[in-house]
Amino acid sequence: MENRLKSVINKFEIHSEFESYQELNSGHINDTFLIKTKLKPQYVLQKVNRTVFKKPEELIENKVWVSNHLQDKLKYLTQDEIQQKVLCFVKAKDNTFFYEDEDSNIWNVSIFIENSVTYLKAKNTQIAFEAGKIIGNFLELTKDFDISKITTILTDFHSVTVRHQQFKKALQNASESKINKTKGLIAFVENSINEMLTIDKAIEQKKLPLRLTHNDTKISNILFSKEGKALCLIDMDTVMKGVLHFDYSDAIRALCNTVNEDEANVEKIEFNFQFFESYTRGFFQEYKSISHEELKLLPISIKILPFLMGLRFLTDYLSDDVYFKTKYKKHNLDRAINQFTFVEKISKQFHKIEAFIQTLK
Ligand code: GN1
Ligand code: MG
Repeated sequence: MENRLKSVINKFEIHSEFESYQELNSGHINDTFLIKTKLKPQYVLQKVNRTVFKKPEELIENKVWVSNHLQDKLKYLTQDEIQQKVLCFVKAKDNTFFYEDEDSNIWNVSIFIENSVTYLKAKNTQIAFEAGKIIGNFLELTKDFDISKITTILTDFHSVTVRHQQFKKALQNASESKINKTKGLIAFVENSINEMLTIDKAIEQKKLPLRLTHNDTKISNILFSKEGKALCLIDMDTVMKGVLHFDYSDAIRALCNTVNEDEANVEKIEFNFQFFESYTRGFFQEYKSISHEELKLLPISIKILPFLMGLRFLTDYLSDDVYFKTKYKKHNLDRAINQFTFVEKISKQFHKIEAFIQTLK
């Protein structure tokens, strides 16, 4: 492995020599490595999963565009400061931003942000507030991003309609024992689906503006300083066109769940209202231009994003785990149960959530 990674990293314009590597096990899809070099900076090398991403070149093009846009917005800062706040990509020696190896794998490299830490869960309200700020700031800085040049690399990524169709198809092909095991979850999906289509319908009716969205704002995609300040939103793999709710609420999905998204003991799952308040305050400290219609659908979107994730995990479980990386047999099932339980916990506090969002007007 070491020789392979060394050979790949040398296809890029790096400033120093390969020393060692460490696998970063954070994502469910791609393979990512920290490449340590003799001199700073160090690099993050990513192999794109081609089964999931059919257009890897476009994926990389998208993220370089967004990175350039952010760098441009921050050009009053020094290069070093920019590299602490924005994921900056490294050119390959052939002047593109990717390298295709002999096995048709596509690789890309970004500059590693030093002295940063990540969390799977928010530690306290300050971390939640900071997470809100960085996501609000990302959306603020990209609100004038020209989305016409963005390639949709995963169609209908956040479409509940399409995820529901995929789920029904998986059900048709699933084994009897899996169907029996998931009866309660299937009923939950069917009982909730109408409400969960609210954002889809609003998009269809053109009530919500399409803009650039990150589409994977979970807390583990935020780098924090050791002092607890949010530095940078990473993982630009799914930047696409979307609505602000996707990013605002996907973060809540991870941030306000008292446990990790695959915790099997559902008794431990609660919606942390304090973290929700702090996160939302941080978000709106940075993001100032929400429309009346967008604000109206903010509370319901807090339920929709974990529902959608639960549906995707359940679909993958029924399809014998073809999409997400899993560590054990029922991993996707545990994830689905976890997400649906979280939706129920949100429902219990829904009036309080709505009332708090009303105060933001
Ligand atoms: C996947 O691979 P990773 O962990 O960055 C998924 C996201 C989910 C996330 C759940 C391309 O992201 O949509 O929110 O898992 N990415 C893709 O943890 O499907
Ligand atoms: Mg991701």
